[in-house]
Amino acid sequence: MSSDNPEVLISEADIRRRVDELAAQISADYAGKEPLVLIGVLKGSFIFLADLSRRLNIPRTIEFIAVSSYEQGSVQSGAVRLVMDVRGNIEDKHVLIVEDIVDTGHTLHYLIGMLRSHRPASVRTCALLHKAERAEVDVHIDYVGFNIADEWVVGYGLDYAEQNRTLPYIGVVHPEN
Ligand code: PRP
Ligand code: 7HP
Repeated sequence: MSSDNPEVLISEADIRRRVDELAAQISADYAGKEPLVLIGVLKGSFIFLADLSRRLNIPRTIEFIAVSSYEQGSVQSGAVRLVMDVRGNIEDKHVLIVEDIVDTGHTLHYLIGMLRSHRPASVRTCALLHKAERAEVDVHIDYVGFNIADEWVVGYGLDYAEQNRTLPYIGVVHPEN
């Protein structure tokens, strides 16, 4: 399948409905617990964060963080390196990490530990997609959009080799090894 036209896994309408549900749940859970800081993990979360954050009905601020995975040859080692930290002070604030996808779990596991060192009031996690069968570390996700199988997905922020991030739906590609 060409990456120009990935097959649809999750439609635009289904994403919209689920993001609405997540936003309602998060708004209810954090009511009276402000300030809430949404921390988007670059680059993949940028579209999900933009949509989710605009549908919350509680006060919130936005931060971004960037990480990079160490590779051994062409294989991911599981080690994660901080490329860009949050800009604002998150001490004593409620933090919600917003990820596009949790795959092996190494990135989110690292981020939870790293952000706790900033001494926030709380740290919770939200991922649009979760590939549970790929988990290599045990990491708790408080808000999950969709559980998906072990397939490479693109669109709505997610890429394969930087392609297809702006596709409006989640599609499947079959990268050649
Ligand atoms: C993706 C995704 C998560 C991470 C999940 O980022 O956005 O941050 O992989 O993988 P893991 O659970 O196996 O750690 P990627 O490194 O592809 O960077 P990008 O967001 O800039 O595309
Ligand atoms: C990272 C990632 N990025 C895009 N699509 C996937 O299926 C992915 N898994 N881990």
